[in-house]
Parts: sequence; structure tokens; C-alpha cells
Amino acid sequence: MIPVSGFAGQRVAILGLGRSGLSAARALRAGGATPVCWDDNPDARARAEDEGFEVMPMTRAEHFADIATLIVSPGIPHLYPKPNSAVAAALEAGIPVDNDIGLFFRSLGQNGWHQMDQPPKVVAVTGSNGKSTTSALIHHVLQEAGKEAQLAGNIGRGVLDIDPPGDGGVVVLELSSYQTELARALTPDVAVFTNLSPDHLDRHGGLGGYFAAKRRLFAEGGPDRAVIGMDEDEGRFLAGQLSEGPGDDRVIRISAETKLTGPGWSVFARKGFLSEYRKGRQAGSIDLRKIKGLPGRHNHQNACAAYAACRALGLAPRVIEAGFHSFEGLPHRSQLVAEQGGVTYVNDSKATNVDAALMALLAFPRIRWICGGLEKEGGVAELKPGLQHVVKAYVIGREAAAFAVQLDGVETEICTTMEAAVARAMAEAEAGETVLLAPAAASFDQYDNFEQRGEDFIAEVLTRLQ
Ligand code: UMA
Repeated sequence: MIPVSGFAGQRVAILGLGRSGLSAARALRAGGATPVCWDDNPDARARAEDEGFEVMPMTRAEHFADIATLIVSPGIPHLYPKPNSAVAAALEAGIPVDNDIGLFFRSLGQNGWHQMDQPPKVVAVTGSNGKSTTSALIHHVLQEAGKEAQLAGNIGRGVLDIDPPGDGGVVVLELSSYQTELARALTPDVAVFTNLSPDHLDRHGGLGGYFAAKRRLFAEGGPDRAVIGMDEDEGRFLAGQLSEGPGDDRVIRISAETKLTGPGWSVFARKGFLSEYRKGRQAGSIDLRKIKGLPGRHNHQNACAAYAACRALGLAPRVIEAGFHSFEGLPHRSQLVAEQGGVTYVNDSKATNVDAALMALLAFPRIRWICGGLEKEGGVAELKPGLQHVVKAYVIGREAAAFAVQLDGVETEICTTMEAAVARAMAEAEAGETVLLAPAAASFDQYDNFEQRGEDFIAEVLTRLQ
């Protein structure tokens, strides 16, 4: 744990007692503060009381009379579509609002750092898609290279839960827009922006707000190195804003489609090959086609981002390549479930939006596609280029029929349940095809989360293969 510094003897309010809230409460207590907690769910409040934390309602400005700051969990709206009533009350009382990420950056530096050869570094990864895989890949490569590395953030571990890093240690953080928007301190050594596509628009008041939230990671005086995906306008704009000119190698430009061979520092993937250029000359290359854990263009983009971050940390190309080869991928993201009779089964339940699903469709040539669920704003028109790879779609979800009518020119079958979809897809699949779960929709109409949906897919596949 990283004890939170700067609040000893003060009362700090914590809103939301899930993973990030509880770990913030423990870390604040370890730093000498008195956490005062609230969660709208009575079970969560009871769990906090069991740990000895004080619980207090926070609906009125008076509740914040003796509170130093309010720490808010990422899933709780602080601005759009409407601030949570506790956040509104804190703002009315003039109390600073922060989150566990802000506390982490303020508290990471320790007295013993001056005796270290290499004080710890933080790599922070944000973007719409690929940030979990990119973060996990950086972490994996560092560990395989024998470095001390820890992984936390949106990937599922509260950032304050990590152990204080040692000499030469690296902390890899996956940060969502919810987290970057609110943190009052954001000072990574290396920051990565993978890509941008519409997501969480209700929480950010539109695409501009969403981009602005992610951009905070690169604010003035920000990272020593910024790794920026150049495949959208937003990334190109951000890289332009951060660099002094084309040769400024504080920005490492990456692309999964464009050859970037300018005078600066760049990493790009084309036709399955990753290339690194520095000052107009090739400085490294990797044949990505041989790497099983990173299939498809979207994973090649993740590979470029992870490669650039690891190079910025001083690893050699050959060391990074060895780490890529032993990377098995993350559960629910291009996860290879089984191969039998020439048919491959892939779980990409994390493809909760259209952009992620399109990447999955483009990664395999002949697909029996299980899709549908709770549709996000904007419809599914953007999937069009990937639909050429689909042999047939098996649609799940409560609104399966409405989802299916949008899949113009594709043979579809309304299955509604995962059980029916997997049964039908497996019965019809032929050698050379991939049965792919990549829903292009959220899971909440039928499941608690995308993980549960992916587990259901895996269980249905494996039962039938036995
Ligand atoms: N709660 C309230 N009032 C509300 C809403 C929620 O009291 O109006 C309470 C809930 O009862 C619950 C707690 O808040 O007890 C949950 O807080 P949370 O939703 O912020 O969840 P945590 O468990 O703290 O997990 C958070 C991240 N969750 C979200 O961003 C929604 C986790 O990312 C992250 O792994 C974790 O912190 C550790 O950093 C998950 C996620 O879904 C994976 N992220 C989104 C995504 O990837 O798309 C952004």
C-alpha cells in the first residue's frame, strides 16, 4: 500500500466504497488521516464499518464543515449527466474534489528515493481501446526483462494498493477518462494515448469533453515522454500540441496504418511488421505475425504503444520482442478459448463498443459472429468494413431483433441467449472459420458485466467441445 501523505490529522471524505474507494480509505488511514465514508449501497457501508471506518451522509454542504477534501470513485458522476448530490454538496461548501489517482501521484515520492540509483517511474496509459492490453503488455515485458514492475488502475487494482516501488521499479497504470478527469495531480514519467473513439459520452458531455478528460494526462509540465497514437485527428492534434517541432523526441508517434519516418521518434506497424525510426533511420523491427497473443491490427497498435513505452524506459528491441512472444493476452480481449476441427473460438467480450468490435472483426478472415446486447449511442453503422469478414451473425440480447436489422447485407439469426447463439454457431462452423464473441454492445441487459458475459461464452463453448 502507498500511505497517503499530506492529510495527517485531517478528516477526508470518501464517496463510493468499491475497489478504489476502500483502498483510498485504507491508504488515507495509513497516512494518519481520518477517512469518513459514504456509499449509496448499504452493504458497502456495512463492509466499511466492519473495517472500522466512520460512515456519514454527505448530502448537504454542512456535512463538509470539517472535511479537508472529497475523494470520489470513478463510477460516480461528478459533472455530467449531473453531479452526484455529495459532489454537489462538497462543491457548494468549497471543498476540493479529488480521486485516488490524485492521491497516488501526490504520495508516491518517498524519503528513501534520494538513495536510489534509479528512482521509480510511472507509466500511465489512456485511450478508448487497447489500454488494458497495452498496460498489461508493458508490465509483462518489464517483468520478463527482470525489472520490478507493478500494474494497477482501471485494469482492476486500486492504484493505492500497490507496494512502494523500489530502486529501478516501474508502476504501470491504466487510466480511464473518469479517472484522468478528476485527479488533481497527474505526473507520470511516460504517458501513452492509444486512440480515441466515442465512449462514455454521457459522462463527459460529448466527444470533446471525453477527449479533454484524457488530454489532462499530458497537461503542461507533464510526462518526460508522450507516446501518442496518430491514427485519429485527436492524436495528431495532441502530438502537434506537445512537440516543439518534427524532430522533438519527447513525443513518440505511433501508428498501425501509416509509415512514420520523419526526423523525430516513431513506431509503426505495417503489413504485420513493427518498425522503430529515430532521426530518420530505422532503429528496430519486429515481425508481429509470429506473435500469437497479439492478433489483428488493433493488437498491432497496442504492440507499437507498448514497444514505444518500453523503449522510453530504456529496454532494447530484442528484449521487448522476447516479452511479446511470451504474452498470452488478457481474458475477454481476443482471448483464444479453443481450437478444434480447424475452428477457432475467440472471446472478445470486452468489445463493448462498435470500434472495439470492428477491430476484432478485422482480425479474423471468416467469422461466425456472436453480437448484440445493450446498444450504445450512435448505432452500429461504423461496423461496415468488418462485416465483409462475417459469414453469419448470431444476435443475442433483449433487443436482438432491433440490433439484427442494422446489420445490412449480413445473414443473421436472432438467438437472444448466449446458449442458443453458441449452439447455432458451433453447429454451422466449418474448418478455417472463427467463432467470435465481440458484442459491439454493453452486457448489462443480460449480465452484471462483460467478464460474466465472456465466462458464459467460454463455458458454453467448452461444454460443447467435450
Ligand atoms: N456508488 C454510489 N453511488 C453511485 C454510483 C456508485 O455510491 O451513484 C458506489 C457503488 O455502490 C459501489 C461503488 O460506488 O460500491 C463503486 O465504485 P466504482 O463504480 O467507481 O467502482 P470501483 O469498484 O471503485 O472500481 C473503479 C473502476 N470502476 C469504474 O470506473 C466504473 C474500475 O474500472 C477500476 O478497475 C477500479 O476502480 C480500480 O481502479 C472498471 C470499469 O468498468 C473496470 N471501468 C470503466 C471501463 O473500463 O469502461 C471506465
